[in-house]
Amino acid sequence: MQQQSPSPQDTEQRAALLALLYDMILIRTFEERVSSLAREQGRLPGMQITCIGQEAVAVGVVRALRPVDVVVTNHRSHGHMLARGSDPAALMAEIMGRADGLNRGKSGTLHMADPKNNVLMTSTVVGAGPPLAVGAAFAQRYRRGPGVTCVFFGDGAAAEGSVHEAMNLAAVWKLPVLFVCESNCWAGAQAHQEHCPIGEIAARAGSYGMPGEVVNGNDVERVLETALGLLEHCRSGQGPALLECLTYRMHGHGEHDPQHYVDKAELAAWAGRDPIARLAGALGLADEASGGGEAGGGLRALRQRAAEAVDRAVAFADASPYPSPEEALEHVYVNPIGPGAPGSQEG
Ligand SMILES: Cc1ncc(C[n+]2csc(CCOP(=O)(O)OP(=O)(O)O)c2C)c(N)n1
Ligand SMILES: [Mg+2]
Repeated sequence: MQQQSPSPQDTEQRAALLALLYDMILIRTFEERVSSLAREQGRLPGMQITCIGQEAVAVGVVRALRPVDVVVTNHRSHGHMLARGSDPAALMAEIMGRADGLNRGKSGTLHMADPKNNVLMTSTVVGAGPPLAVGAAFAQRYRRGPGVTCVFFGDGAAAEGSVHEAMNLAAVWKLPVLFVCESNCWAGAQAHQEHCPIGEIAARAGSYGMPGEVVNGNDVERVLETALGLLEHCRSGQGPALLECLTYRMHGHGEHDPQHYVDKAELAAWAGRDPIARLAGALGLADEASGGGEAGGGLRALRQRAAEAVDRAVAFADASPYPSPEEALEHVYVNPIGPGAPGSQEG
């Protein structure tokens, strides 16, 4: 029987899925490099926190956003930022604390912002992102802009009073906020059931008068489709929404944490639900281990492209100097008055 050639729509759909797959592979490759650099003496300052295993949440949600939308991220930020289009080289340089980093080496991995891509800030104070997102969404509405603010937070953060207050206020004022809970089964070394009396955090949405949805956070297509629906609600002036993505933190809390407290069988079960393998499988792309052929080569090519981007990022960061001590206080605070102050004629 003669094979039918794919319709342009099918080809377009496949290209869109391949783009999602590449973004997830880039995040994985970038963070695996961060993880290995963190094990070398003197390479990376500070604590390194990765989202390995959670890439579908970052990629699915961020793909649903528009450039005008604002992102507020948390301590597990690399995936959100790469998905949003942050330059991997500038990101790696920032993680290494170098002068050519995204924030001139002053934030390191835990406090990054990327104004060019509307990533307002990273808050590593657990539960502090949602109230800041409410402020950003208030500004968007006050200026009559078309944007929505999307805030990522963890299942542990959902237990903080500040998250309750943020959801309540956003709902009362009908602000355009998409609250995205990355329910990754852990908060530090505490399992979900040890800090949360209910299975699904999205069940709380109804009590704030907002829609809430729970999705398989390792299924990037479902994450994207559900985020698009909830963002539509936020854009239409009906107020906030809550998206809970069920996923798993495949590494320890940070790269210093060997996660001895994690049941190996649980880890293996979640490894079998890997978001990258899932989409690659759906696209009919074989993994290298299983032979390859033309389709396997496709996956290999994506991995190769990501590895080259990460190699370039590391080389760029390595070549960048540390910021000079003389500029330690520059670009840290906004000058509230005088030249350069917000609204000033002179700057
Ligand atoms: C207010 C506050 N309390 C405690 C911490 C220390 N801390 C950092 S991350 C974390 C766990 C957060 O868990 P969760 O919100 O589920 O996010 P995940 O790390 O799983 O992505 C804790 C307790 C902190 N940074 N801020
Ligand atoms: Mg968590």
